Amino acid sequence: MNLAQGIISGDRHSLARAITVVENNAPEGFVLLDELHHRVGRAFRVGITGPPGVGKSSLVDEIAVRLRGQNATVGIVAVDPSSAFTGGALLGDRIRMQKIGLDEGVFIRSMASRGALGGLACTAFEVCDLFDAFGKDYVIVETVGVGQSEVDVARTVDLTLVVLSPESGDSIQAMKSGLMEVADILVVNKADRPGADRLEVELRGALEMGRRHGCDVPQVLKTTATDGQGIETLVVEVHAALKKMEADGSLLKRRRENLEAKLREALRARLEEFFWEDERFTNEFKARIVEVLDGRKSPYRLVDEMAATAFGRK
Ligand SMILES: Nc1nc2c(ncn2[C@@H]2O[C@H](COP(=O)(O)OP(=O)(O)OP(=O)(O)O)[C@@H](O)[C@H]2O)c(=O)[nH]1
Ligand SMILES: [Mg+2]
Repeated sequence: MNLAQGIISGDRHSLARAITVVENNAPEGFVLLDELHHRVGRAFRVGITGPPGVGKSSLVDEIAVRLRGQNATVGIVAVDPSSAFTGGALLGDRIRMQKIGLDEGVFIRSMASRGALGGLACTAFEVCDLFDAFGKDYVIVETVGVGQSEVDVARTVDLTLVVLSPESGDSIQAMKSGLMEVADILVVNKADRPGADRLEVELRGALEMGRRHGCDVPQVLKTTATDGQGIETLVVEVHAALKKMEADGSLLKRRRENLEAKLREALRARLEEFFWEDERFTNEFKARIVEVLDGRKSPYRLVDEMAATAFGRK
C-alpha cells in the first residue's frame, strides 16, 4: 500500500509518515499531494493565533473535545516557534492537549516553524491538505502570533480566531501589531482573571471605531479554557460563521485568495530555482558583478539586463 492509498483508507501511520515527507520538502511529498489533491477541500480549516501563553493550546483542546462530541473528526497542527530553541514547549503542548491525545478521531501534529518568517506558510498549508484528504472534518492550526506568523496562518485557513488574555498585556499592543486585522473572531480567554472585562470593553471600543470606518468587525467572545466556560458558544459561533461563509460565497473567495498567495509564492520559489540551477546564469551573474563594482552599471540595470537575456534564452 503506498502512502496515498494509506491515507485514503484512513491509515494513521500513513498519515504520520506523509506529514514527515511533506515537512521535509521531499520530492515524494509533492507527488503525494498531487495524487491526493482531488480529495482536498472538504475540511473546515480554523486558525488559532495570539500572543504566547494566552491559552491557545488549552482552547484547541477544549474545542476539539466539543467537536468530537458532535462526532466530527479533527486534525491539529501546532506550530511552535519556541520549540526550535528549547524543545520544551512541544512536550508542554502534548501534555496540555491530553484530553484528546488518546482519541482516534483526533490527530495532533506539532511542528517547528523553522525559525524563518514564512516558515509556517511553507508546510502548514500542505499538512492541512493531508488532514483534509485523510477525511478530517476540521483542521485546526495553532500558531503563536508574533510578527508575520499570524498573517501566514490566516492565509492558510478559512477562519481565524485571535486569542488574547488579560495577562497578555496591553490590548493596544495587539491592535498595533496587526493581530486584530486577521481576526474573524476575537477570543478573550482567561475570563476568570482580573482585567478580562476591561479587556473586552477596550476591544469592543476599538472595534466600534473600525465599524464607523466601514470595516468588517469581528465578534468578541469570552472563554475560560481551564473550566470550559464559553467554549460551547465559541464552537457554535465558529460553526455558524463557517456555514455563513459557505452559503454567501465568501468561503470560496477566501480559499481562492489564500490559494493565489500560495501559488504566487510557489511560483516565485520555482522561478528562482530555475535560474540558480542554471550554470550559465550563475556564471554570467558572477562575471558581471564587476560592471556594478567599477561603476559602469547600476545594480538595477544589471538585474534588468540579466532577466531580459535569461528569459530570452529560456
Ligand atoms: N486561569 C486560566 N488559566 C488558563 C486559561 N487557559 C489557559 N490557562 C493556563 O495558561 C497557561 C498557558 O496555556 P496554553 O494553553 O499552553 O497557552 P498557549 O497560548 O498555547 O501557549 P503557547 O503555545 O506557549 O504560546 C497554562 O498554564 C494554562 O493552564 C484560562 O482560561 N484561565
Ligand atoms: Mg500552545
